[in-house]
Amino acid sequence: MDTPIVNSLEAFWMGFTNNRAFKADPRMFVRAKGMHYFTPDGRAVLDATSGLWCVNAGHGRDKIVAAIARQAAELDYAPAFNLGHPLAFELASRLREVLPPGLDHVFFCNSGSEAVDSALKIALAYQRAAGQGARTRFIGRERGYHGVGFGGISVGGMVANRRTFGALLPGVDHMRHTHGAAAPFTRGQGETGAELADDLERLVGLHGAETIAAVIVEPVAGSTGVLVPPKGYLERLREIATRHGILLIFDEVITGFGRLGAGTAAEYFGVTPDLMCLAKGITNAAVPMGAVAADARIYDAVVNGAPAGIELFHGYTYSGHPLAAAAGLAALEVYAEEGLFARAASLAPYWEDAVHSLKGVKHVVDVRNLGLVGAVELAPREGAPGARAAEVFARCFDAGVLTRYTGETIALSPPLIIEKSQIDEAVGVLGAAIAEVA
Ligand code: PXG
Repeated sequence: MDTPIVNSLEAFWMGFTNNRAFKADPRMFVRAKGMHYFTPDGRAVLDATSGLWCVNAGHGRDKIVAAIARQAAELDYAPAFNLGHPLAFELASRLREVLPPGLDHVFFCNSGSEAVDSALKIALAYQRAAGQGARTRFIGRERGYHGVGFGGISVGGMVANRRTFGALLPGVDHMRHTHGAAAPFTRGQGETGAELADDLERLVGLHGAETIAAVIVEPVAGSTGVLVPPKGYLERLREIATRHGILLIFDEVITGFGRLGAGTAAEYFGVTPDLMCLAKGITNAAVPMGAVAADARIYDAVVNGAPAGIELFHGYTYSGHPLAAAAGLAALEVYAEEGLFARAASLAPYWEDAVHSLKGVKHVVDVRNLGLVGAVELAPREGAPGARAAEVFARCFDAGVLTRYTGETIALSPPLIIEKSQIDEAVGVLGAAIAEVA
C-alpha cells in the first residue's frame, strides 16, 4: 500500500527565508482584516508593514473581495495574446488617474520583478526603434532592489542577491547609493547629497551616452533599509538623463499607490520618469499583478513605428489577468473613495514625530522617514550582524506588532488606513522591544 503523503513543512521551499529556523518554529497567519493579521491560535497582530509593503488599503476589503469573486464566476481567464477582455483595458485607462501625465500606456505583468524586466526590455526596444540600437547598457545603483529576475538583480545592488548567480546582464554599471548623505536622524529628505546624482554624468563620461539605454532607481529605496533621496537628487538625475537621451525608469513597486501620500513618488517629488514599474498596491495585493507605465513617445516609437505584425516580443500568459484586473479596479475605487493617498499625506507629520521619538533609545543609531514609511537603524551587535534587528522583529511579533527587518534596520510601512492610536501602539511596542534586547 502507498504511504500516505503527510502535510509537511518541508515540502514548501520558502524564498528569502531561513527555512531551517522557520520550520523549527513556524510563524503563520490564517486570517486578516483591516489593520490586523490573526495567528492560528487566534492572536491579533497589528500589521505595521502592509504585508510586504503591498496591502495599502488594509486587509480583506469587501469591495475588492466581491470584485474578485464576481469576476472569477464571470470570466476566469482569457488568453492574453491577440485577444482581450474589457477589464484589463479599463484598468489601464483608469490607472492614468493615478499616474503622472504622459505615462499613458500600461503593460501588464504579474509581479514587481516582471515589471522591472519588462521595463528594461521596453527601454531596449525603444532605443532600437528610435535608431539608437547601440544603447544597450543599463545603469542601476548600489543598494538598489529591483526584484529577482536576472535583469533585476543585474541592475540591483544587493550583494547577497547577486553573488550566487554567476553571469548577470553584461554592460551594467552602478551609481553610488545615497545612504549617509544626510546626518543621522534627518527628518524626511536631507539637504545634502544631490550631487550624488552626478555619478550618472561620470558613468556617461566612462561609457559614452550613446551606449546607455536607461538608468533605473527606486525613488525611495525600500528593501535595503529605507533610503530617502536627498533634496534635488531625483531632479538632477532627471536632468542628466534627459540631456543624454537616457531613459529614466522609476521602480515604484513600493512607492506607488499612496505610500508617500501621493499616487506615485513621481507626483510626490514632481519628477516624471519615462518608464515606471508598479506592482504590490496596484491590486492591494489581493491578486498578483505588476505593470510598466510608459511615456506616450515610447509606445509610439515601439508600437506605431513598427512594421505590421507583433511589435514587442514580450508578454506573459497572465498579463492583465481578469481577477487581477478586477482587483485593481476595485482597489483604485477604494483608494479614491476613502481618499487614502491624501490620508497618508495628512498622517505623515504624526508618523514622523512617532518614529523619531525612538531617537535616544538604546542601540538606535538612525531614524529615517518619508510619507508613511519609517526606518529605525540599530547598531550591529559585535560578531553577529543583523541579530539584534532579528530579535527585535521576533519580540514585536510576540507582542502583537508585525514589523520587517533588513540588515540592521527595522522598517515600518503601515496600511494607509492606520489610526493614530495604532501608530502609537506600533512605535511603542517597537521602542520597548529595542530597549529590551541585548
Ligand atoms: N522592485 C522593488 C522596488 C521592490 O521593492 C520588487 C521590485 C520585486 O517585486 P516582486 O513582486 O517580484 O517581489 C520589489 C519587492 C522587503 C521586501 O521587506 C520588499 C520587496 C519584496 C519582499 C520584501 O523590503 N519588494
